[in-house]
Amino acid sequence: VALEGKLRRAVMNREGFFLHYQPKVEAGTGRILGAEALLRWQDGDGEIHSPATFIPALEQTGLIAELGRWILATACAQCRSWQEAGLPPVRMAVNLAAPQFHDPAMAATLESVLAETGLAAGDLELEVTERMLMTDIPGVIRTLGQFREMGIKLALDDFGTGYSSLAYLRQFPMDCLKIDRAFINDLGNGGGALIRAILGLGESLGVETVAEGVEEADQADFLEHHGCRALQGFLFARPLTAEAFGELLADGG
Ligand code: G
Ligand code: G
Ligand code: MN
Ligand code: NA
Repeated sequence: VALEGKLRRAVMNREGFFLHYQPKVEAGTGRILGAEALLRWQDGDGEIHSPATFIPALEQTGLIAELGRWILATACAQCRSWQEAGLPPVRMAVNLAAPQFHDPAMAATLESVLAETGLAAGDLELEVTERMLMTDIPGVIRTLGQFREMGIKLALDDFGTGYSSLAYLRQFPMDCLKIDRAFINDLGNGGGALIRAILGLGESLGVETVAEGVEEADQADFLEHHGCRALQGFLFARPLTAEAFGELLADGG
């Protein structure tokens, strides 16, 4: 309850929220392909909270719509400003919360954020989880199609951890599967077969694959060898401030 009160005030005043950016790199070359925007909140006492702890509260109180727009606008503006600085182009990925995804006004929000910031739709990627897609499937397919028609890229986050039905997967218009880090973690314990299966699935669906939570060189080698296109994880970089990310881009990755 104490957290909720602090949060409400923070959202209303847009206080203490900031974004970190974690690189997604091309397997093999290490070239930076994209950034994932990751929300942080520092409360009045200076404590920094993970979104895992406060996003649920924002969802329950309806505050997520307002903060969600700020997240989108901030991430898109940041991506545009790296472009304007002449840095190598990267795609900006933003995580959507379930109520944002299901918000009928979301398409309009996306249109206005892109128009405001001047970012091309193709430079924005939305990360959604399987769980969000499992209610009202026809509506979900329409929504995904609508975003995609705008030119926005779509990624299925935490892939393999939800109850994704393979039958539906084929109907969801997706550009990218993000293999959950639990699978990467398990690589040392014989988890390689599952990863190969997911990479094969991506290939037959004609979608890109990104591995999350890559922490060791052996994992990166395995993933590259089996055709994973992009890698994300502490091996390459932690989530960085916008400034640090820009410096990394300027150094060529
Ligand atoms: O950033 P990491 O440190 O701890 O993120 C924890 C969880 O919070 C992850 O599941 C991540 O997808 C989610 N998350 C991070 N940033 C955002 C955001 O801007 N919006 C939403 N909805 N979830 C986010
Ligand atoms: O659910 P989502 O994939 O959006 O969550 C991203 C979360 O993963 C962020 O909290 C980020 O800090 C975390 N993360 C990124 N790279 C690594 C990694 O290599 N290892 C671990 N354990 N977590 C990571
Ligand atoms: Mn994500
Ligand atoms: Na994930």
